[in-house]
Amino acid sequence: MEMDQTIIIKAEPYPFEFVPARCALLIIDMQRDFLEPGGFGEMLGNDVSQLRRTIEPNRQLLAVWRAHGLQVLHTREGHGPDLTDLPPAKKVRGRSKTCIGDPGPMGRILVRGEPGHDIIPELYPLPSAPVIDKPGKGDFFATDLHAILQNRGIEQLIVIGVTTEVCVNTTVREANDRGYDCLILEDCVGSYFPEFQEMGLNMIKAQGGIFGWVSSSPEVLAALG
Ligand code: C5J
Repeated sequence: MEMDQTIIIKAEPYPFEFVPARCALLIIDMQRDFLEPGGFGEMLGNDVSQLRRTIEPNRQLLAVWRAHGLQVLHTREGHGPDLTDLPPAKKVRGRSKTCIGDPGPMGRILVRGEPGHDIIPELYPLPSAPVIDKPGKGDFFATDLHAILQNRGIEQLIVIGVTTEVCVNTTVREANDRGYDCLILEDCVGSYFPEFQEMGLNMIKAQGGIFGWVSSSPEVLAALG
């Protein structure tokens, strides 16, 4: 299979056509604090198994994507150690006793350079892959992501990662408004809340794919061969 040829895969609301060479795999916020037992997510009372089920399909897809020499970008949500990029509204939101910047189970919570902020070992970036550090939920806000994608000739995105209704949905909406086609893989995105997983995907594919398409990693793997 030539990577500059159009591939068509089964998706909702209708088949997704893409040229792998012009499509990047965007892996959103697969960070230890969100996914690992004993991390910040679990400390807040969340069931991390809802996110951990995405690790193995993501790992398999990433391996095949890399083996074809295709483009991968990773993102991490977090803030600089001095927290100057942390809006006060974000810091106090939730009225939690422990908030962003405070000491947590894996270092200072959502602070760059701390163990919990880093990407899980199963999906660790290669030195050649861009890692976008972002202060917001959307990957395009206050980052170079759009410029990097434009400079690399990327027109389409396969979006995977966590969480479906927060950073994945926000990013897909931002990408859609910038002209990217987005395909979201349901087995490779996760939410702590099953009902938000379902509705988060429904909101993307409703109204003729108002924000993008939804499919699954086996469809992509079968198409890539
Ligand atoms: C959240 C994210 N849920 N990556 N972050 O706060 O979705």
